[in-house]
Amino acid sequence: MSIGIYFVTPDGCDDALVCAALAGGAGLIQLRDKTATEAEMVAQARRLLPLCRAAGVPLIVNDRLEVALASGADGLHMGQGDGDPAQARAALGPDRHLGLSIETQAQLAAMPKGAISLIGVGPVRATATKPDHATPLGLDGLAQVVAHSPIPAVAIGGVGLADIPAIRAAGCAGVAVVSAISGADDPQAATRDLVNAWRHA
Ligand code: TZP
Ligand code: MG
Repeated sequence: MSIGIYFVTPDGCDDALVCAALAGGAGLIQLRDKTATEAEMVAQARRLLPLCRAAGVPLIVNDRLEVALASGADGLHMGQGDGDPAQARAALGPDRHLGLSIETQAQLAAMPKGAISLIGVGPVRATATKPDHATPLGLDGLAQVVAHSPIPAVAIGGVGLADIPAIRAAGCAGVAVVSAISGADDPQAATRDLVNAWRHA
């Protein structure tokens, strides 16, 4: 499985930012918004889905299984505190993506076998985007977790262009970013630069 650049939306993301990430070549989009209501997230996911489908890119929803189900999104990403992955898998069916955040080797060992299709490993570095993040793994810690993963992994947390060679060398299927795209003056160009770096790493 190759994902390449995985764009995770910032709170209050407008649709144009997702369009820019798609136009730049992102391979996966996660709608993540800690401030939106459930109804707002369902509406946004329904608006974004046809755009993502036209680009051939899956759209998954952070945290909220009800939003993923009501919108018909392509999957869900869960944190460690977001409920039982086996129950989410049963609700999503066998074909949709189910991601899980992994912060330690112990969490990887405890992951329910069969339910999860992708793990997000991190944070690699401290990041202001997620104020309550776990202890950063660093690139070496990332590589150690990924080496033990039976399923595809993406790196997340404080990562950008310069980290891509090490993240690819660690065996990751992609790199998940918020601010490297959302904080760029030109998000489409920033995505394209990340995609090119990934391809050539
Ligand atoms: N999970 C772990 S770190 C993080 C999430 C959602 C935030 C990543 O944001 P950024 O801006 O790419 O550091
Ligand atoms: Mg969560």
